[in-house]
Amino acid sequence: TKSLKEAVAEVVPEKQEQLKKLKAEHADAPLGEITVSHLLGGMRGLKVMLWEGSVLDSESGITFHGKSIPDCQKVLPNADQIGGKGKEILPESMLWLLLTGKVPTPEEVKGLSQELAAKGKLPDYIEKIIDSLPKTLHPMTQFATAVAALNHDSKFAQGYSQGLKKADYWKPTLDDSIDLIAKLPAIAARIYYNVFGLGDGKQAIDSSKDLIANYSEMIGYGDNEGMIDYLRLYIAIHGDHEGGNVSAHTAHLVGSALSDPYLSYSAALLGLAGPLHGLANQEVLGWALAMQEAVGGGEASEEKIKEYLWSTLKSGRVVPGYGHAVLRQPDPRFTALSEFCKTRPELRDSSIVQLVQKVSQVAPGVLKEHGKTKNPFPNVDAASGCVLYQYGLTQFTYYTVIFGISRALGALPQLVMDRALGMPIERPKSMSMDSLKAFIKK
Ligand code: NMX
Ligand code: MLT
Repeated sequence: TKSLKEAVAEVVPEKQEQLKKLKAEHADAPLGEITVSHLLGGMRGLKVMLWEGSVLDSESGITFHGKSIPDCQKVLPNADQIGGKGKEILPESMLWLLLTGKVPTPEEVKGLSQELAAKGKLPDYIEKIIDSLPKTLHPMTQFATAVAALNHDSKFAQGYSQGLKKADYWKPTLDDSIDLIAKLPAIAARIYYNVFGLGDGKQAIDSSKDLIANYSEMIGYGDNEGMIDYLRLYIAIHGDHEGGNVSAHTAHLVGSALSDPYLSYSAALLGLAGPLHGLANQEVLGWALAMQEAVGGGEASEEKIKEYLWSTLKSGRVVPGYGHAVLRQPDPRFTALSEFCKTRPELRDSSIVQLVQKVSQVAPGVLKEHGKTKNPFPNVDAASGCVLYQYGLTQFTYYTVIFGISRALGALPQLVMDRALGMPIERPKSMSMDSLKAFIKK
């Protein structure tokens, strides 16, 4: 059985060769025209970044190394296959796929699970830092703080300062990345305990359990099979959404300055904490509960839901959980989480889950009539929070932290690839309005 590091070592030379060929044969091939609208419009659609783990198609949604979510559900090992209990994709399996492009065997996933368990305990100084933060500080700010502080022990930073060769940069980057992914659950659980007084506060790790079974135990859900498997699916499919989203792009940008994985991912978390990005899942729940109060739950009429949607739009707010910068169809991650709800009676019968599903039928029509958003369909955040809520995780300022455990699965493998491929510091050209005008006149 291969270790993940051995599997990555096999892939690196292939990727280096592929890049060399691409440069030699196609360096001058055009990838489209850049217009002033791109410069003013958040660079939407510009192909300016290499990202190996996943590609997002505006119609069919995300694929991870060419595999859709249903494909991944079929081929990636689940907990049942490694001696645990559960049918959903294990985040360890997704991490392996994202890093290597290969489907791991159950034995390889088991080995990775054990490696993560062995590295999951937090050093004392990190526990002290988290414990010193005010309970009122948003959990995402706490998360980013603790992740950044782990750079105290970065193997990459240490290696770099001791003159590590460029060809070897990817090795300690991978070590740091695995170490960080292993520790994210314990950081997240300690924040949960400190802020909400839930979980046992110990963040104990059982080496026979997978990453999310351990995390669930830490936050007080160790006996809840439905929640554990939901968290596995949630964390696996939020892992990567190609490179241009704010969190992934931030990790790549900060990493391009050769900041280590802890610093790069801490920055990514701060981007994820914005309401138009990851914080939308917190926003959705607050909004959906207010709607439930105003119009009723699963039994609410279409008319009442429409009225509520219009009141949100007329007050100048966005409908959280709807729209997307790239997608032009319902998000397949939304579909996967909705399908999960159908498999479990406790979710099928939930008033808030039913309301969220009903809104997803009604909102596209209202948003089309409103006429602003380019995509009137639900994104993943429309569905993710109501399930947590139904399982009793009602503290919605915590929801984006769970997204934050997940995004590392995609952002950190790309950082490893960036180092293996010797990607340069990212430094696009900016322009002032005056210089733009002068340039256009030329
Ligand atoms: N409700 C109301 N208006 C919207 C919505 C929405 N859900 N989505 C977009 N619009 C508006 C948008 O504000 C913009 O208005 P204006 O011209 O006045 O600035 C207009 O429609 C055109 O925006 P788009 O080009 O369709 O969207 P853009 O690519 O700029 O932004 C989002 C994408 C996702 C930021 C945007 O759709 C949004 O704000 N959605 C709600 C928040 C959300 O669900 N975010 C989660 C994204 C997924 N994630 O996990 O990160
Ligand atoms: C994501 O998962 O990062 C979001 O859907 C946002 C995006 O892709 O732009």
